[in-house]
Amino acid sequence: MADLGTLEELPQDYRDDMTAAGVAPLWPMMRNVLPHGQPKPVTKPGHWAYDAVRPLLLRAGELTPVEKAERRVLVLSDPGRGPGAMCATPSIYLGMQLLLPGETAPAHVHTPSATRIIVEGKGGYTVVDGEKLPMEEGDLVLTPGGDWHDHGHEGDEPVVWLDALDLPLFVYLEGSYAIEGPLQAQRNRPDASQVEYLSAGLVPSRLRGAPRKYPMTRFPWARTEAALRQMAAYGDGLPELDYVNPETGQDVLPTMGFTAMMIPAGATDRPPVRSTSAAFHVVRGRGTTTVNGEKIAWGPKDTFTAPVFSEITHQAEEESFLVRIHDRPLQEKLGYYEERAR
Ligand code: GTQ
Repeated sequence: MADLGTLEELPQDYRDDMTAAGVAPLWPMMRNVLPHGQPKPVTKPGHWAYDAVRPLLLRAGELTPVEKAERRVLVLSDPGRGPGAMCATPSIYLGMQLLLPGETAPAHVHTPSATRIIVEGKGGYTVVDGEKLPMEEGDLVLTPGGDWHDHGHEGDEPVVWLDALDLPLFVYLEGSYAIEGPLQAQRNRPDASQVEYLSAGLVPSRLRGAPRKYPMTRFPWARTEAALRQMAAYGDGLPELDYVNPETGQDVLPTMGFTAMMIPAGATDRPPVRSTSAAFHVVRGRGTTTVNGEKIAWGPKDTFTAPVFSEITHQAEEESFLVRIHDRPLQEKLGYYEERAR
């Protein structure tokens, strides 16, 4: 391997002249941007125990009215980037959002896509482009970029959900912005998961050729869990299900992918090394995961992350259901998604 040298080796007057001209030599910096063999992530594995985050979130409920906050969210900051980091991995932003009974979070639309996994509480809902989506524990709810959305709460206990957005990409691209508007009129019908897309393999005939871009924006957890259980009972290996657009079979969003996982009590999952970064949300269960040798002991409703190209091993103590949030759709579009055997 070539010795690329250091900046300090170059004469000071030359370095000063380069700085004045607004140029920099590539060769001393080359390995920072093109390391050998695989990336050198800044991102570090993170673990947010729900027991630790929940009281802080409830305190935010006392301190800050939703009208003032617009979105009452605690951001899960990547430990590798430190306190205040607005991302959990380079491509994935995570936040825990609280809505109290009777509250509404105002309508807005933004360029990044947002998604929610419901963590606790009954009676919450999101309105996405006029469609009212009830939020039940474990549900995946999509707010694709460009779709108006507001949140409401008809129940009598706090509602908490995990937000996952591709916000970091949009911030990097200087493409992130939002527009505010009035609360939306709600169509008087159940969401598409209860009507047109009630059953896998069946899609509405009248829409052939002209489906909505994001036809189904709520994926009820009860169905996901039922399907995982049937696969565990009759399939080979550990069951995993990808969330897809029922019209196209493609990932539900352009950059973010979602995979539901079931790990039976006592089972170990040792996936290949993947080029993706990932966040894992524990819908139910308890176990440990090692990420590059670092041990994370997780319980129900916890969230943890793994950098790109991590060696990940999950071990379930109890029957466990996790949702993996990842950036495979983005990497496939860019043409570099990769898996390596261990
Ligand atoms: O609920 O629309 O965590 O716009 C960050 C930005 C949630 C939301 C976040 C948002 C939202």
